[in-house]
Amino acid sequence: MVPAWAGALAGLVAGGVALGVAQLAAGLVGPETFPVVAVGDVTVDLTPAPVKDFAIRTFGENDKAVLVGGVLVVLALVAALIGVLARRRSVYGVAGLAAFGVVGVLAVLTRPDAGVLDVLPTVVGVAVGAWALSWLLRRATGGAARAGDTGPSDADAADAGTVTGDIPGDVTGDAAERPVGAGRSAETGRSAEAERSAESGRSAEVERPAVMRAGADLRAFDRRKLLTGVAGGVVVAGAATVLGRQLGGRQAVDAARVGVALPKPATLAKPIPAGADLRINGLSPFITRNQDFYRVDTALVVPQVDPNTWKLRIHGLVDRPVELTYADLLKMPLTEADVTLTCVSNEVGGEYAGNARWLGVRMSEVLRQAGLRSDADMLLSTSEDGFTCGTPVDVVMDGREALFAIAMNGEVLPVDHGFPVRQVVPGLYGYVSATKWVVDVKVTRFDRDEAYWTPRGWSAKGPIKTQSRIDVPKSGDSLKAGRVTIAGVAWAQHTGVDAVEVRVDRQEWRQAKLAQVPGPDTWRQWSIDWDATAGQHTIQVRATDAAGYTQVEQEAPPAPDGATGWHTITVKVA
Ligand SMILES: Nc1nc2c(c(=O)[nH]1)N[C@H]1C(S)=C(S)[C@@H](COP(=O)(O)O)O[C@H]1N2
Ligand SMILES: [Mo]
Repeated sequence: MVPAWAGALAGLVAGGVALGVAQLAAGLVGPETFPVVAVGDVTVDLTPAPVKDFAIRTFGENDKAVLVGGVLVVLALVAALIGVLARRRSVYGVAGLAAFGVVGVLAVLTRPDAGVLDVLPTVVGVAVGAWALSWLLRRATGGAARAGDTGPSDADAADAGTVTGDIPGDVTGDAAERPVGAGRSAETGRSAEAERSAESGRSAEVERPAVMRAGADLRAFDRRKLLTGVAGGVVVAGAATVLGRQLGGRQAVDAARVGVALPKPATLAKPIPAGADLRINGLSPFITRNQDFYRVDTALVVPQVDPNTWKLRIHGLVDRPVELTYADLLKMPLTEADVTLTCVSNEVGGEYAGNARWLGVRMSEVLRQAGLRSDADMLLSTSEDGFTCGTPVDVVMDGREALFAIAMNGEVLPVDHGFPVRQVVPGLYGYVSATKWVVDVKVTRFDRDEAYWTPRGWSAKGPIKTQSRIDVPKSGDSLKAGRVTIAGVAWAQHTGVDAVEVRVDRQEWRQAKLAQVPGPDTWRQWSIDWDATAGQHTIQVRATDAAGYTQVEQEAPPAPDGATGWHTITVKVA
């Protein structure tokens, strides 16, 4: 017979597995279908008002946590009890878990707009939990009895003796019974002993009589197999819980995101001229669709930020620290702006650039409200996941459309691109300006603070370098001789692109035709026709910005402050 503690442990772990699996399923079906939450919700609904008031008074904001904690404690006690009972007859365990399941299902079904699918997490959780319990108890009662467990090395009776004092209340934990050679003393060396006995089941032989004295036939009890099973169960329960919470958090944030109604902008973007998009096959469209927009960040798991609890704190070198909620932000005058973002790690000719219409609150407006101090020269912004950008104050305050952005191309900011709020600053690389999931802005100084990438070998300041790229043809393309359109984009954010030149086989530079642009903050399409002749050809591009700077041939790698050089492709013409 398995000792009571072992049954309780198996019950607890099986309960954990049940909840983990339920959590995982709830992550897919909907967080509110997690039975613990559903039972908690029912409890809240059934609680008389005076008790509720008492709870809120006593626990304040933690009232939900206390409630869920209470439900979990009750569940743990009942699960342990089920485990103890199931040692005698496994049907007790199944019945106990089924009772659990019924309570969970009823709780879920009483929720508003509950569907049949919503009981799935509870049902699957209970089923897997019941299986886990019987599996653990089967292991505990000596795999020796089972066909698969053969050979003298198997734990069988010998290991039964290793039921030691490691676990409180164990009946065999009698130091005097141990052979001296096992090195055990009541005060010390327990873990050393445990390791040793795990290696040699021999010491157990000596202990068996003590076990027998406990009055039960413990030859069938296999502590080691139970504990390895328990360890496995704990891992499964933990992993399922973490994964389920991840998925569930994602769902909750997705739901909140879908529920956001974007206010009308107070300041509209300048109209995009009809000639901004040359509509050439293979050429990047003037506006990059959200799903095509490059994504660069350090987040292994995309932060899931609930807009209802999101806050933006502005503090540091300001007269009046400010704290804004998402609702506060949506009530402020919103500015719409077309801005091309670029990543400093973009290689010449690379894909880390995209142009979108952003909607947001001007950062300068918020900073003025806070009372920016004159000695400040850096905004150290921090994201929900701890990433930081250091942005020059003068750039943000010089009148350009630097935004705390809430929307991208008419859509609430996608989670990947920083929902609920990110920064967008025309003219600066993303790593010094474009903090996604931003939650904190410390007004400070470059000589006092450092942002994420600075100690990693990147420049503290990152103005975007004027660049141009050939989108079509692609390098390595095989073309037919005759008229070929070469086209691409060029950018010099907040300065503007004034000219793009193309040359073939290092001959003379020719002026490309420039598309129209609404302003200096976006990239600019260009195109040029070329009479392709048979053979292998090299095509190069360079841009000149409105400040009169022409891209240099000199190649520099992206680190520390952006690549330079001319985008060069080769094509074959037949
Ligand atoms: N929280 C956070 N924000 C971040 C980053 C990051 O790693 N974490 N990377 C920055 C960099 S390097 C760039 S280029 C832009 C990219 O923005 P996107 O992913 O929306 O294109 O985000 C910036 N904002
Ligand atoms: Mo970047």
